[in-house]
Amino acid sequence: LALVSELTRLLDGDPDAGELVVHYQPLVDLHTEAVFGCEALVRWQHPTRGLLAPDVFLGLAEEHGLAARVDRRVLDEALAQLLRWDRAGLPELRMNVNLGRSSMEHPRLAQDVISSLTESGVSPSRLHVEITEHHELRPEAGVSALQLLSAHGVGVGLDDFGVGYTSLDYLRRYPIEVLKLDRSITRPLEAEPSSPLLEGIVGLARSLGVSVLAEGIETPAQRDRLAALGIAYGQGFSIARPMPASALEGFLRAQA
Ligand code: G
Ligand code: G
Ligand code: MN
Ligand code: NA
Repeated sequence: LALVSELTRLLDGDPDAGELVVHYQPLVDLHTEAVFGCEALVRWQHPTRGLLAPDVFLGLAEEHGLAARVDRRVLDEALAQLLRWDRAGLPELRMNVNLGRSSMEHPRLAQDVISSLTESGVSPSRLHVEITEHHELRPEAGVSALQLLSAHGVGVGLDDFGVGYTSLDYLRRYPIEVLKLDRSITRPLEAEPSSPLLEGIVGLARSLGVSVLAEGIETPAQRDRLAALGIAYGQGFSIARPMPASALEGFLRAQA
């Protein structure tokens, strides 16, 4: 449990001390290939264990009541980063941040996110929050918070769509604007001559008035296939991996 006490110390300490770092993965328009935003993904630059992936510590953080504080730390850093990119003259990007189960159950979720936006001065419409299905999430958790955030202009995306069982219920419950298709749904695509499941999801999204972002695009052929199916947005290793802020800036300048 050394990691837990170290994480507690980090969260109690100065955010600029920098062991919790945020990497950014570009989000692109699949038809024009233009980058319109990025997803903030936390890592822990641990002094002895190296760069730790979120899977290594977010579960522990969740168990020990620290996960909402990690999400908040990432949100604040990601908004600060948007402003740094603005000042550096990059095109205005959108920022997607993930909200875990603890954040969804946090009684001040909406107020905290709105405070972060107000303190940073970032326009709410440049922020999207990604929520994921959790078996243990109480059905009412986060509903009014997300409605309030949505009314403020913050976008809400449903992450990992297609791997759970009640995602359809989440579509009814939350003010979802974007379906993020899990890579388990987009991956088999290349090998298959037709894609009734994806066509069905695209139709569902259309009738609900939500847009679709395909995750886990690992080949150009897969990207073309998804675009041909009418999927507007994408993210994946064949476009760009998650990278430090400085690398994303280089990536964007190279594209321009
Ligand atoms: O970046 P990577 O693919 O290793 O992320 C693994 C998982 O960790 C993904 O499911 C991602 O959504 C989650 N994750 C990454 N950053 C954050 C974060 O800041 N908050 C939460 N709640 N989850 C995150
Ligand atoms: O669950 P969520 O969608 O937040 O997870 C994002 C995670 O997916 C990140 O940790 C990122 O590293 C990973 N990821 C992004 N693109 C790809 C991809 O093309 N292939 C694979 N295998 N993982 C990806
Ligand atoms: Mn995500
Ligand atoms: Na996912």
